[in-house]
Amino acid sequence: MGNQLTDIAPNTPFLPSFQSLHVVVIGLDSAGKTSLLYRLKLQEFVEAIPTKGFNMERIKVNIGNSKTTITTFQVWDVGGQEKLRPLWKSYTRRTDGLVFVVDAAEVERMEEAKVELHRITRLAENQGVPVLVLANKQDRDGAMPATEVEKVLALHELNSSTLHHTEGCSALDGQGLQPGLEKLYEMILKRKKVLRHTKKKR
Ligand code: G3D
Repeated sequence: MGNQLTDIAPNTPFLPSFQSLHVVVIGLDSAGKTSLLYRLKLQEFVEAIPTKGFNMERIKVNIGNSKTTITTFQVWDVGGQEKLRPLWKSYTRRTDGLVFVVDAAEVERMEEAKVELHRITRLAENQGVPVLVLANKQDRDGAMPATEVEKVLALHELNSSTLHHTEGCSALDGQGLQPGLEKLYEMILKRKKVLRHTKKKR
């Protein structure tokens, strides 16, 4: 995956139905972040060059009643990236949603993933940002199902204002990706509504 903003569909009509969202995709190295992004962008499985630090892609996805939604996906490796953390902070300031990718077949790294997930969602700038956990590599033998991943990552311990959802998926065949994104979209809309409502009240 390249480091540039790439091909917004050339015929994208900039009409009122156009929406632009900024989603940050995070997870430990090798969780499958880059592969999932390629799957979304190209509708195929591509042997990915692992994320080094961060990558950014702008992709047209049809979510929410097929409205055109241009989503900027920013991909970050977490864990062992101390030098990049200050950068990550400045890039995630206007995040609409967080996608946390885990390798559901790598049970031994779940604790590490849990620590990172909770650390990131606790950051002041991420307070209340909806979280979609993608339990990736469901095609692999022994992959933990979404319900199990949700428990192991202790998602119930997230701040009560943080909407979250866990979906099993596979970058290999694309299963689970669309339903996961639909859910994220729903949560983003819900949060925007709540924020608008609180603003009006002030
Ligand atoms: P990252 O961007 O999170 O670091 P990558 O992870 O997208 O580079 O993926 C890491 C490895 O997992 C890659 O294999 C990739 O092909 C594989 N992978 C990603 N998603 C899936 C999946 O859903 N199913 C299976 N079976 N493999 C997946 P290599 O061998 O190149 O390390």
